[in-house]
Amino acid sequence: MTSFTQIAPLLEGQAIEVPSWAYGNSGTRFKVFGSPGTPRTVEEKVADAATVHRFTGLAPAVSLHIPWDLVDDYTALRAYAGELGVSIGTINSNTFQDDDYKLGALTHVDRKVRQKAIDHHFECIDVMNATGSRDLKIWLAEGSNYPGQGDIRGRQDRLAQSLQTIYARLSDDQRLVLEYKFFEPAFYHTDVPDWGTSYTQVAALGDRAMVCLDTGHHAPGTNVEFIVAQLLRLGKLGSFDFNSRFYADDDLIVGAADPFQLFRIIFEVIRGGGYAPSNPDSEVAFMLDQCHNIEDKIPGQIRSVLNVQEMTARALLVDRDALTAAQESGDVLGANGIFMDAFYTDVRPDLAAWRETRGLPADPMRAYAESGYQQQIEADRVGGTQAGWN
Ligand code: AOS
Ligand code: ZN
Repeated sequence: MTSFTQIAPLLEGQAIEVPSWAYGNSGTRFKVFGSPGTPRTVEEKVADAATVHRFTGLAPAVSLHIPWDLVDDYTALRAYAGELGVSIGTINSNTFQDDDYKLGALTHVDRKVRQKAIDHHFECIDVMNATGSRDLKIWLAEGSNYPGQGDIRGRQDRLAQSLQTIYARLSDDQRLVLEYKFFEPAFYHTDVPDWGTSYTQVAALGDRAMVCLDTGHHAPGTNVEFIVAQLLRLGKLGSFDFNSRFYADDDLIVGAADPFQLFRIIFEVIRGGGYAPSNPDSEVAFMLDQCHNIEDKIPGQIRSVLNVQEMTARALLVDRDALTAAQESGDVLGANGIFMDAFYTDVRPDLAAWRETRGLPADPMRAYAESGYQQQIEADRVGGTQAGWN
């Protein structure tokens, strides 16, 4: 098997974007629990994201959500993030919290409503121009609840037109990533339910339009790594929203419920040239899309990026030459054994030692717990309105 020393250089430069909303209060449809120390401002969210990076070296960018992260001066926010050692990453639009969008936004039958949703995306692009963000991420809550309720074909046509107008506004170094989700909040049909629909829509736009794969947005049992392989093969995998699901779109800590699935996904990313440290041409963005409803948010994010790093190290350990030889000679169980040997390798002691050589804490979870940061924010962030979903 490949050794840790051989793969260590490829861990260098791994970058996972963290979402601003992970630091705010969140919950289920039933209850949002507040917690001490929750940010009241966008700056406080950025400070928490920068803390995750300081303890792990893995999270150099924070992804924002408009309008949850509206500020007057994005140039100043960009500078503030820079002072804390992070940059502003992907900008996420929101077409799911306005009364006008009850029956759709980019797909709505009313041209005025569609234009309002397009204008919102123009506003997001203005933000990107100020923050230096590369990616505009679009997730649409659109669809219908009852057969016959909407013209599902007409909605696709309107979506294509709206996306084209938004795409035309991007500059040459910006990208549009279109996320798919198989159901929810619409339950009968969803306008972008699967990778095929997202692919079809972005392929019609151009080279700078790509698919965003949220790991939680598939039916149970879906072979997600196959979708990864397929999109990379087509040159259309733009980004990941990493999280973990158990029943639906649970937005839990990535790698928590099924670390083996995360390993298989990352193996295909590396195999397909989507892992930047081993392929500098890759532009696949690794992002988290998570909420921490009952656990502390900053440790939740630290655990998440460490899980991704851990499964990346294990996936890099797969002896690819031996695997190919076994595959080509039809050695079914031999190939499976090579794959599993890497998965079952506990890389945690090696990673801890490696972190120390990089000036990082061997155990970022413990270092954070002992740092006093949590106590400090709980003492300082009193009064004001805690950040949340709106
Ligand atoms: C929603 O289900 C999606 O996963 C999104 O990526 C959404 O944009 C994100 O949760 C923040 O709005
Ligand atoms: Zn997502």
